[in-house]
Amino acid sequence: MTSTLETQLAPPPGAVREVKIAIIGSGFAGIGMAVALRERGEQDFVLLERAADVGGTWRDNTYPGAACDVQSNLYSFSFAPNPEWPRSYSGQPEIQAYLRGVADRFDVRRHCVFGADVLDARWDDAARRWQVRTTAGTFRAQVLVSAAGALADPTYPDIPGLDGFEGTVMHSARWDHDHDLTGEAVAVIGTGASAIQVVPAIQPVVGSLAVYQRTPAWVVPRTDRPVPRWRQRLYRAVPGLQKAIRGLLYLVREFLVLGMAKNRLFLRPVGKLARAHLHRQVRDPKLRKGLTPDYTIGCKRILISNDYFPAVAAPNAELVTAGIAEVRARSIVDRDGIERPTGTIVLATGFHVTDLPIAEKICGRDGRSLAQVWDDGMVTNRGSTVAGFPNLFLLVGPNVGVGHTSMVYMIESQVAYVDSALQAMAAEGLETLETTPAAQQAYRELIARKSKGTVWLAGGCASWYLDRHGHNTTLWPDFTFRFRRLTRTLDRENYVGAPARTSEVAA
Ligand code: N01
Repeated sequence: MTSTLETQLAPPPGAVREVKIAIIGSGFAGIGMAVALRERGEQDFVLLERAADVGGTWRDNTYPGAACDVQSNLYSFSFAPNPEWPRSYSGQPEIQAYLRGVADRFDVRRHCVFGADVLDARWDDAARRWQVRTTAGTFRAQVLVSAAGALADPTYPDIPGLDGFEGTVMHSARWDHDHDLTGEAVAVIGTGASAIQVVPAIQPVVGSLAVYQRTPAWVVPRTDRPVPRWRQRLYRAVPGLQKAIRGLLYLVREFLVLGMAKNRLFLRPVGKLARAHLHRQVRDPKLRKGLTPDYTIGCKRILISNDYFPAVAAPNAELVTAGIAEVRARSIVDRDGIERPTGTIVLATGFHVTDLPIAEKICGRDGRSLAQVWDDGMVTNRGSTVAGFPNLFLLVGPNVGVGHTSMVYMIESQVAYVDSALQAMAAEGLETLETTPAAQQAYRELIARKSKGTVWLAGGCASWYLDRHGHNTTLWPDFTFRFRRLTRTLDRENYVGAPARTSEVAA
């Protein structure tokens, strides 16, 4: 729904709206950036949001069982603690409600243009402005911040016959809640973080469930508990306590980096925990074997669940490891030639992460898109800026991802960096700011050096953490406090700027 205020933000048909800063997306990153701007009095910005509400991936992923696998006390903004979290790991509805609440509390919505899907964004070097065409009109912005996220656009697998399937097909990130799965023959394709939440949520209601697994995941127990009322009251009365618990959770999770990025011996206890979990929950040796990964734990995202294995082991469920040969009008045939009647196919097949669709839409000084410039690998300075793309800032850009801890920590680090850049522009009276190719190359080498020997490269698995050249372009390969240190303030020496020709500068 679009309010009168939001309607005013969109330019009238044919007109172009001038704005100082345009932010693409209103998920955690977009909202975090907007709050930082508002907190220091900046009002001249818009959030271009293709949907009708804030929330990003937490608005879109409404599949049954959708929840966060990082504790809410950590997976939330440091500036907006929530004493009311109902569970230690909250579900999608609670996280979405939290994000909407933060947007309201910090008055972010007045900057949102809903229904504004970015068609393209081009740097006009003569005007020193970004020309951003959206489905809600065209904007001209001095600064463009892409907070479009890496889990925004679902991947649809290229499986023979899928197009001709006559039943229902839905991606986990685009759940059709009008479709009742009760008693149906359902196939779930994929066994990643989304699938292991969907499977136990739907298994009790479906008639039969076939889980098509290409690669098994390492799964560890989930220590999820309801948060009692007395503790919520205590958090309200003593905010420092919740902050201390947040700090503790952060530290414990950071220990995983030791094993993932420094020395894999530290991962052994985690591997043992995962094996014991599987042994405890799955008695059938054949099924257990099918669910046992052959790569080092941590190479793919470590999943947490107490009900995934029991759901796969349930009498109405079946794990299919043979691979899919083809999809027919009403069935799926596996590579062993077994045909299973199927009414609904759930694609839990992930997102475009290493081939971000937004990268095709943002074109820099020489007219080439980020996707073209990144053809042989995504390169940036600090995951945030790209040479040849003045006044463009990326949030949740390349090598900013984390699998072991809260993405919100990384987002807040990057927001501080971008804000520091904007303040430097204002202080120096610069109209443009652009990182140098040398800084970008140095950062690429730093990432390559840090990634060498990590479990993601040497753990013996294929994952979307790596691009098609086998380079880690997704994850930050070190302790996250090191990323924060690197992004605390702008590394001004790695940037060139042009002074303002007019009085208009980012303030
Ligand atoms: O996607 P994925 P996801 N035929 O890409 C399989 C976040 N998240 O939506 O491993 C058959 O991880 C693929 O198989 P393989 C989190 O960051 C967070 O589950 O490539 N199978 C894999 O099993 C997560 O990492 C939470 O061999 C095919 C699966 O599909 C990210 O979202 C909760 C296939 C895709 O797994 C993505 O997770 C949920 C094909 N053609 C998600 N193509 C939190 O709690 C792909 N697969 C915070």
